[in-house]
Amino acid sequence: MNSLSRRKFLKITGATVGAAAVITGSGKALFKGADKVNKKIVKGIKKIPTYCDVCFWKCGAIAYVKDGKLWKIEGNPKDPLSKGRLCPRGTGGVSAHYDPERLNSPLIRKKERGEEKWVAVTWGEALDYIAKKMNKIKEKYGPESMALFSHGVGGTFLKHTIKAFGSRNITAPSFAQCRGPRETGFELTFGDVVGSPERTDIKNSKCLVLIGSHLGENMHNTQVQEFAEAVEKGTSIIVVDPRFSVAASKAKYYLPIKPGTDIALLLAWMNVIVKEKLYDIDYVNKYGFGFEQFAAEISQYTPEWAYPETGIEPELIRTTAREMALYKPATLVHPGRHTTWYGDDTQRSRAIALLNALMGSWGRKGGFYLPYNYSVPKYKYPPYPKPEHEPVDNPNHKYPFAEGELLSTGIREATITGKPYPIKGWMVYATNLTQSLPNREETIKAIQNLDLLVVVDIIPSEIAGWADVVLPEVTYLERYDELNTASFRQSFISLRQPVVDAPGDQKPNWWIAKQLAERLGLEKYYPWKDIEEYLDTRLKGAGLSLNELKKKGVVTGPKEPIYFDEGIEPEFYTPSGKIEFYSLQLAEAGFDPVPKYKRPEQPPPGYFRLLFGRAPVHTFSKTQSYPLLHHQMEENVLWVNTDVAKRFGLKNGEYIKLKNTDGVISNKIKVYATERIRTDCVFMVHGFGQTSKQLKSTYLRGASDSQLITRYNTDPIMGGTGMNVNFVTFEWEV
Ligand SMILES: Nc1nc2c(c(=O)[nH]1)N[C@H]1C(S)=C(S)[C@@H](COP(=O)(O)OP(=O)(O)OC[C@H]3O[C@@H](n4cnc5c(=O)[nH]c(N)nc54)[C@H](O)[C@@H]3O)O[C@H]1N2
Ligand SMILES: Nc1nc2c(c(=O)[nH]1)N[C@H]1C(S)=C(S)[C@@H](COP(=O)(O)OP(=O)(O)OC[C@H]3O[C@@H](n4cnc5c(=O)[nH]c(N)nc54)[C@H](O)[C@@H]3O)O[C@H]1N2
Ligand code: SF4
Ligand SMILES: [Mo]
Repeated sequence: MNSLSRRKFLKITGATVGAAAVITGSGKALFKGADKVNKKIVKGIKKIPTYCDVCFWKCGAIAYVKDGKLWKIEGNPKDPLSKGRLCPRGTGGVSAHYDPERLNSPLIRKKERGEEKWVAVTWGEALDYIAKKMNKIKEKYGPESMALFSHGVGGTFLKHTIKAFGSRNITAPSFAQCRGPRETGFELTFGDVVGSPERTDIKNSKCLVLIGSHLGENMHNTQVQEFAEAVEKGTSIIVVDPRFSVAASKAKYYLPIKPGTDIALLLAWMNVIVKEKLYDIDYVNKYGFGFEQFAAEISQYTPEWAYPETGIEPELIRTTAREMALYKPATLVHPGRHTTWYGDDTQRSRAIALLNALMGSWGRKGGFYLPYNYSVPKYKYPPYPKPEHEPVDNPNHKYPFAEGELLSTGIREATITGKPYPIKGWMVYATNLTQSLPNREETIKAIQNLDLLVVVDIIPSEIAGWADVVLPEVTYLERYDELNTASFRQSFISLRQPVVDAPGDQKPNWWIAKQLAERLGLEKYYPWKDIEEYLDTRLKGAGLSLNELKKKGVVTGPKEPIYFDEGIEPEFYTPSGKIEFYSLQLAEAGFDPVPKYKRPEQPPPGYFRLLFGRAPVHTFSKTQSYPLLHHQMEENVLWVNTDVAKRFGLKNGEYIKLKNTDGVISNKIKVYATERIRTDCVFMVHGFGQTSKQLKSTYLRGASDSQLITRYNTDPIMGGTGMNVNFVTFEWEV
């Protein structure tokens, strides 16, 4: 990135949390006077490449270590994801290692579940206890009654152990509470998913449309860097958001949409584009299926029709539709990532996919490129036992297009009802389920039905507070993990390796998974001695070695064509082999073959829709206690429109509580009165208001959106849980 765009990057980062920029750069904030020290110690500094885990983007990084002490971490310039820059969370992530509130030894519960009373035990005692309980569950109910919730690459080996044990009930809230509907919507349309990292060619887009996706607050590094480049070169940016986000502040057109009405806007945009023949006619003729039926269906959705639904003036709808068409095919209507909003999310994602199809942007420069990944042979293991039963998450294929990953709320439901068969054990790895699944009460109800709850975490998180056994993991800075071979513009492999020693009796996930497997009599699934041997074997299969990766951190493959225009033969893996403007698959399953709009439920008088999102310096509920990030943002605030604040007598900065329509009352949260949000909704950053008493730095700091999300709309097509459907009003403390 040149210096100018670097400045823009900081500006984007800093726009919501000014101080964020302080730690984006050199990590100076880490130790006072680091610069002075720098000159003296520069000689003895070891630079160790690894990849970041403060979120799941997996940026390549370089850790600076002196005398076994971690000093700072920066982006690895050779890494295609970070391009030498980490986001503020990645930079502040070093403090995960120094977090004084870390778990130090395995714990076994000694009082009621949720009371957070423990006895410290040895690893041998903890693992024996777990293995004994797991075998009991297997004997009584079958191996499938053991489920695993696991988020991120660190879960690789526990997944392996659970599969070897005989269960496929493995899930994460990063699908049916995150990008699941988007993947289904795009797959139904183009025959392929968007994937992660998203295959969005932001840096080459000439017109970028962001629907919700709040880049700049959502700090997925590569995307934010490319967004900064796009801003820099004057890309026309259109932002649709009920809240004037950081991205909106960079936009040419900002559309403050009424929440939940995006499908109406998308239909009206497509109506204008089709009526005025502004679409990529050659592309649609060549690759489209069912365009005539689609065009007939959307002819009713004029901008005048959409206006009362969305609150967006017809002329603005027309102007922005024409703006998009002007730059096609380099017009990228971003598919978003956290797309579980209202329960009609697959159809909204499909509408986004169809608008992109009209722009001809799939497979084109400035639209969606075709990604590559590095081929590294898998380690050869004996075959897993064949489970007797199908996974529990989606009985009778109620959600016919629930593909990809299992439905986490489906597993929770089976744990509560015992149907289609009981789930009696949960292993929970790196996911804070009381914060990340909607309706916390249901999660707790499910937990109360378990014979065993094991939580593997690095801090005493909320979910750990409910566990029978807590296993303390080392942080990502202290361990190896599976290789990162994610699909991207160019294939690459990156390595996570330990850069410092763990401070206490914590262990890495691979060790835990292997030890547990051995206690379960599954040692044949772990023929390797340790993870170094495992990684070296895999890398040798690709003509590389662990030693090479340890030095370089990242190896990239050749540059290959990534657009149709560079000679790639367009292929669409849909039933018709084409882009499905009209979806026969959906029609056959009883769904709308072309998306339709349904008006969302409106807040009752005096209530406001609760919206939520990200802050640049935190990841979900996991970083609030990391010292450096804690100091950047200790609590969240409640965005309330200035007029609403006036009407309700709310003062900027005063603490209030929120009450939802089910009578749930939140922790206290500071009012942030602003014109940057519509009058029918309020907004807070997710991840705060945590209730783990052992995590003193975060205990009841700010409010928790999760606590107020008692309701959710399940997407009938793929089972995702739309969570933007809760309404809140204000309560004053007495
Ligand atoms: N700093 C940071 N960055 C992150 C993460 C993190 O934890 N921290 N998490 C990462 C992950 S896994 C994900 S999934 C992404 C999520 O990030 P995104 O995919 O960008 O999430 P969204 O839900 O689209 O973003 C929330 C935005 O949508 C707006 N919004 C709410 N309702 C509506 C609506 O009805 N219509 C429209 N048009 N907009 C609406 C909100 O005002 C808010 O600005 O962020 C990623 N990046
Ligand atoms: N209400 C609400 N719910 C949401 C969202 C929202 O915005 N609001 N967002 C949704 C989205 S987009 C997603 S992707 C999911 C994310 O959902 P989760 O993955 O559950 O996210 P976190 O809350 O960050 O939980 C991560 C947990 O892993 C622990 N952890 C951190 N590092 C390590 C490690 O190295 N090893 C181990 N073993 N544990 C570690 C943390 O301490 C924390 O307890 O949530 C979804 N649910
Ligand atoms: S986006 Fe930030 S937190 Fe996520 S992996 Fe990259 S540097 Fe780390
Ligand atoms: Mo997500």
